[in-house]
Amino acid sequence: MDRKELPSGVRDDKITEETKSLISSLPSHTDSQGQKICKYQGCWYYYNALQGVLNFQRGFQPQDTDIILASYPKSGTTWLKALTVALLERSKNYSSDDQHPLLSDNPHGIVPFLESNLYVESSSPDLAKFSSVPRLFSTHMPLDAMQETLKDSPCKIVYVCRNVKDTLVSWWFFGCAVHKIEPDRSILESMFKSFCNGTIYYGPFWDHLLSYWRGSLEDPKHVLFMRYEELKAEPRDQIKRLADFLGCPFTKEEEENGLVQKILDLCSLRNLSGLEVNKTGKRNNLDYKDYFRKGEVGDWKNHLTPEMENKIDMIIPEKLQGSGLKF
Ligand code: PAP
Repeated sequence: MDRKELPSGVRDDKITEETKSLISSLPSHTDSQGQKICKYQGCWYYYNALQGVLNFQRGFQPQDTDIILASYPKSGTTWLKALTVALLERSKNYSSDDQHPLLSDNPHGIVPFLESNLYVESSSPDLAKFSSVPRLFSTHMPLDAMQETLKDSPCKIVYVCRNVKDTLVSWWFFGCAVHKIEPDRSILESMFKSFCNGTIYYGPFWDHLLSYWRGSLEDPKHVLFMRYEELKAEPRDQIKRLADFLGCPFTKEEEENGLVQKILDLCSLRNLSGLEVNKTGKRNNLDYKDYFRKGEVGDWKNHLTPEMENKIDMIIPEKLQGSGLKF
């Protein structure tokens, strides 16, 4: 595949001379997909994502009401975006149900990524389309990368995390789908190695988790830590928790009218993946359909070997030791 055709986050054609010079001073590595990554402020980025991070750090002006949806890739980002959009949109009275933005656009089209969409080319992008309040953004950056830029801002950050084994398997399938190749075990093995030694896009995984975990403990009013598995197991409680955190709790009347279930149904994998826009649409050379697969907890059991399982079971508790965060 032509380099310019690679998905967003993988191209390196947006890099300024200044960033090239910075990159030459950073630790670098070739990832399991054969792409160059470099380590900046403790996190591994593709070169153009690093450019986006730098542009964001230089130019983003937070507003008090901003909401940032954060995640490690393949942890439930699409679902969290859909749920948040649905929560915020419920105050708008559409004349007909089919005007809902989730029916005509993918959650990623509605809630763009700061570093890999909005700020990838400039530190002062046109944010005119975010004129309504609250502005809704997303990121895969660790919290540490945003801390200075968001310093003193009361904006809200919601982080969703997922069991590392399912995250890894989801990423494997996604990576192969994006590159239009069959899921191949040698790719999984190579990604597994990168996961375990931390040299993977947005990794190390455990540092990513810990940045938001600690942020949520230190500042629970502004950082909410959610789990994919809890969303699956108790969706009603979790969406109410999300609504409370965002300052838009369900009213008694809304609950009695079945709105909680209506939002969950609208945002279900089954519903979203069946919409025409998500079956045929694309953005930045990424087919929307590739964001939806099984959405199951524990699918890793069908793909990881006992050796892989054991190694992850050794590494993760060790890395999270003392933090209070457990899987
Ligand atoms: P991203 O980081 O590239 O945006 P992300 O949405 O975080 O990806 O992860 C995709 C996973 O979420 C897929 O998991 P799987 O590979 O194990 O199946 C995808 O199926 C799942 N997913 C997407 N939308 C939903 C949804 N509405 N409900 C539950 N799971 C979902």
